[in-house]
Amino acid sequence: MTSHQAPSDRFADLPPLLPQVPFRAYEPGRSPEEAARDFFGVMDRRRSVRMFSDRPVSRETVEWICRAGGTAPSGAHKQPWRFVCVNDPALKREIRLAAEAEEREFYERRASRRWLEDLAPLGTDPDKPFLETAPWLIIVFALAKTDDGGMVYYREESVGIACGMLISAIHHAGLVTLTHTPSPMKFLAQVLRRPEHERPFLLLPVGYPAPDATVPDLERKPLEEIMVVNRPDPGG
Ligand code: IYR
Repeated sequence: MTSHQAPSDRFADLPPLLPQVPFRAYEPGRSPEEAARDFFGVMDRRRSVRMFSDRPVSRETVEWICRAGGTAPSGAHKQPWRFVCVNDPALKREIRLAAEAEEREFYERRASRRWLEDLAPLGTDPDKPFLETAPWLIIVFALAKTDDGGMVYYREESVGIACGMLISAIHHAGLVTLTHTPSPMKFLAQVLRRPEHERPFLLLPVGYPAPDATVPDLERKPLEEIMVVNRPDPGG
């Protein structure tokens, strides 16, 4: 079978292969070891920050960040994401009030004791002033269908990867964010008047950290705990 034939003759009328273009490899200009170590150095400085400055961030910055998020791989290249960027103070206030109402429900009723135990060291609570202080909120929506009603594949994986890339782009621009998941998040679709096929996925406030911002003194798992090479010996 040659590469331009469909993998199966079950459907004789499948669309043709896309035109192919040469791949232009990214050259970091140093060895992979150096480039990978440097990138770790940059990523290791990222922290989830809850205390924001109201210092403005240009729309152009947010546009580049969204373009970077939009480079994510996705199932069958369906790109099942929408990045709704909010900088209107009245709209941010509406989102804050609705999110805080959900969060109060969560902290006062819905959350299990175990969950509250796990959150207590992080000091989170139902007050979300950052939803108004941060100059921008990026609300990521996952598309249940493409805009023209087509199928989407691996939606959660695709949008999750795009969020990781958005977060990296925000950090790379010298800005901060945190992954905020008010739950349930349905209110975001209503407040932002999104169409039925868009499902709220994640809320990322974007801005500069407050000058006196603090973060919890957390440790990250060492490499030995997160990386496995090959497999354990049998019976070992
Ligand atoms: N959504 C709530 C609770 C919360 C849950 C987890 I898991 C966190 O890592 C942090 C917070 C809130 O935003 O406060």
